[in-house]
Parts: sequence; structure tokens; C-alpha cells
Amino acid sequence: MPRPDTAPRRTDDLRQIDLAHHLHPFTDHAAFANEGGGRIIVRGEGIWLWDSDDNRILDGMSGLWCVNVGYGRRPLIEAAADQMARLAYYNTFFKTATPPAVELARVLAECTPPGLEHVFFAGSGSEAVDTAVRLVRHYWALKGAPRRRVIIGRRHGYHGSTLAAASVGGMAPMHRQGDLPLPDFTHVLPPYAFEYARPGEDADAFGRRAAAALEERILDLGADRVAAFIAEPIQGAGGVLIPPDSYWPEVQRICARHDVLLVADEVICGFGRTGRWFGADRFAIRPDVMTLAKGITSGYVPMAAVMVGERVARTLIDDGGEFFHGFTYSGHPVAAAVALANLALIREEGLVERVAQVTGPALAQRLAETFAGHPLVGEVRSCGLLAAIELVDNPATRRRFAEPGKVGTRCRDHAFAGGLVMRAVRDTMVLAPPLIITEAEIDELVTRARAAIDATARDLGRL
Ligand code: PXG
Repeated sequence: MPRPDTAPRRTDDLRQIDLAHHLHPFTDHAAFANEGGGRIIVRGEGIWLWDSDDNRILDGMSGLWCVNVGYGRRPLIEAAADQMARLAYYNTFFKTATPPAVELARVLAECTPPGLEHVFFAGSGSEAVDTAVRLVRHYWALKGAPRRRVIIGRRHGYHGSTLAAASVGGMAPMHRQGDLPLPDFTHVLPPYAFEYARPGEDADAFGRRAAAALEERILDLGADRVAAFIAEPIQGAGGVLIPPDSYWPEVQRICARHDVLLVADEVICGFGRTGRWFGADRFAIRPDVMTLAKGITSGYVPMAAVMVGERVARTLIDDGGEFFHGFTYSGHPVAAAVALANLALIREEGLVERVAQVTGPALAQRLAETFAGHPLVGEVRSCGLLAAIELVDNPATRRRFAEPGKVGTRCRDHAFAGGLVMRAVRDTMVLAPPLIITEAEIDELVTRARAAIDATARDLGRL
């Protein structure tokens, strides 16, 4: 067995080894190799990253929507080191627990919306979503309604890459590989007004129409076959789709009317991203189950959790017997210790309030004034520190480009070259910077985003 070589390597060596041995997520490897490989990121501090050639890059995506408190934060680093030294691992199976896992369960019950008092730990958002699927089906079986198996998700929804999570998600390219979705998963219209609102249909009317699509699907299937509706408060990876205010209250009523459980996937929206602790707080949603990951540890170590509301928890606890489900790393003590330090830091620094009162409004204002009338921009929208800029062929008519995704990718590459991580979802540019970003850094972020979009417009001969 060769020893791993940890001596510093040059960028080109790292790229070559990466291409030779490393299969990346969501990557066309042949195209990746043709481009000569990727960037090697070596260091982070605050909202900034450095690559192996010492370029400084503003991370407008918080890693992958997760580094809420920014990079290099001592309290998280020390919590991990202390817990590793004391007890690096123990499980939560077989009637055991560890102090950080117990304490984190209490803190999560306290900071999530009222009524969500129990937590099941997992290692990733995908595992959390799979757990939610198994849990809601188990619940209905215990209630004597085993036919209630169907899970309704939405088009453009992203809930992870395991079989069940990819089935809940509404991503057609994922479904085309590996015979997905699994049986008993179905998808409805998302509240994406820019894409789906009819000419002249106002946002609230469209929001009600999108909610009505859920009710129609429930009625088509028969409510006695539907276990749950699983949805992100704001769809993140689908392109930061912010629902009109009319949407969630209507969805809540529909789920109640048909006794369909409501699962809020808060993997992106949770922990301050929208200017409230959870997207459910922002939209006044009362979910039966809530999935959490990413911002729970600010991405410093993997961790996820499923908050279980009273209704499902009572049945599970009182009538469920053994729930045959769990992961080696459920409630990992190091991850739990980091989560506790992370949540304490979010509180101490008032980050959620800052997003609501200072940085969220500043980002919205800077985006609006910067892109008003831009020849490539059809819409900017944001909620807290989640934002999207729609690039279109014709802003007046919202006409898309002939080849979806090409312009977005080009723009993303310009951004990266200009020292900004901004993601492209097809031709929608999305931003989700760390919650510690300052107003001056927001100016810098929007300036760099503008430079990338201007460069893209010049490539297309529009500027
Ligand atoms: N739910 C939601 C709402 C997510 O955004 C998951 C579940 C799955 O989490 P894990 O930890 O299993 O990856 C996610 C993940 C992107 C991107 O490119 C988004 C995610 C993951 C990777 C890439 O926007 N979201």
C-alpha cells in the first residue's frame, strides 16, 4: 500500500492526478479533461478563498450554500479539535448517546419552529430526505393507511442524490439516469413565476395556480394514496425560485384539507439564509417534518438532521416499535460539537437579524440598481442572502437563449476568472454568500457579478 504523498504539489501536478483518479460529482469528465482540469482551492478566510496559484476569490456561494459563518472560524475549529481529543466517535444506536448529540437535539428543538421537538440525525441532506420519506410512509402504515405511499415533489426541486432523494427531486437529467424516479414519486408545477406565469398573470394569481396544481395532483391520485408533499421553502439548486406570497398559505391549507403531511426541506433555507432562522419562519409554514443539513455546521463537517413534529413523533414513539433506520454517523459527536459552536456563533453575532435588516436589503438594492435595464437581464430577485439574476435573450419578452445553459456557463466562467464564485443554473445566475458578508463586500460582490455579466454581454455582441 503506497503511503499518501502529502508533500506540496504544483497546480499542474494536482490537476493531472485529479483527472487521473478522481471522479467528481455532476461532472462531464471528458469535457473536464479537455479543459485541462479544474481549480484547486487551498485556503479560506471569511468570505474569501485562495486557489493553488494564490488567486483570491470571493465565494458568492458559501461553498455549496453551506458555509454560513464563513471560513476559518476559530470556535468551530476548536470545538472539533476538543471533541476529537475527548471522544472522536461513538454511535447513537443501542441505547447510547454522547453529550454533544444530546445537547444539539435540545438546541435544535429550541431554534426550530414550535411543535418540532424531536430530531433524527443523519450525515447528509440526501440521507435526511431519505429518512423523511421512510418516516412518513412508516407513519401512515402505523396509522392503518399503508396505501398512503406517494410522495409529491416539484419540478426543479433538488433534494439530493440518493435513490429516494433524487426521486423526490424534479431534475429531469437525474431521472434519465438509473431508472428514476422510483415508483410512487410524482412532481408538480413549481412556483417559478418568471418561467411559468402567463402573460398578464400577476405573481399572487400565479402563486395560487401553482398551489392549485398540488391539489389537482392529490385529487387525481386520490388523497388516500398520498403520504406527503416535500418542498423547499425557496428552491435553491433549481435557481433560487422565490414563491409569491400567496403560495405557501394555500399549500398549507391544501395539505391540511387532504391530510397530506408537509415536509419542508430546509437544507439550503435553514440557519439564517432567508433572514429568519428557517424558511418556515419566513413563509409562516407549519411543517410536520423538516430536513436540515449544510448550514447546521456551516459545512465544516458533514451533518444533517430531520426535525419531527408532534403528530408523527407521537405515533412513532408510542406505537412504532423499532424504526429500522439509521446511519453510522447519526449524531456524530464531532459534527454535533461543531454544530453547537456554529449555532452559538450565529446567535452571538446576530447573523440572522443582520441578514434581515442589513445585508439582505443591501444585496437586493445593489442588485436592483446595478442590473436595471441591462441588455441581458430579465429579472433579479432575492430573499435574505439568496439571489438570482435571470439572463435572457430578450429581457422585454423574457425569451430564453436558443441553447439553454450555454450563456450561464460562460458567465460563470467569466465570474470565476474575475475572482467571484457565482453559480449558473441553466441561464440563471445564483448567489448565496456567507452570512458574515459586510456591506462593503456586497458592493464588491455585485461589482464583480456585473463585470462577469457585462463580459458575457460583450461576447454576445449586446454591449
Ligand atoms: N435538499 C436540498 C434542498 C439541497 O439543496 C440536498 C437536500 C442534499 O444534500 P446533500 O448533503 O446530500 O448534498 C440539497 C443539496 C448545487 C448543489 O449545485 C446543491 C446541493 C448539493 C450539491 C450541489 O446547487 N444541495
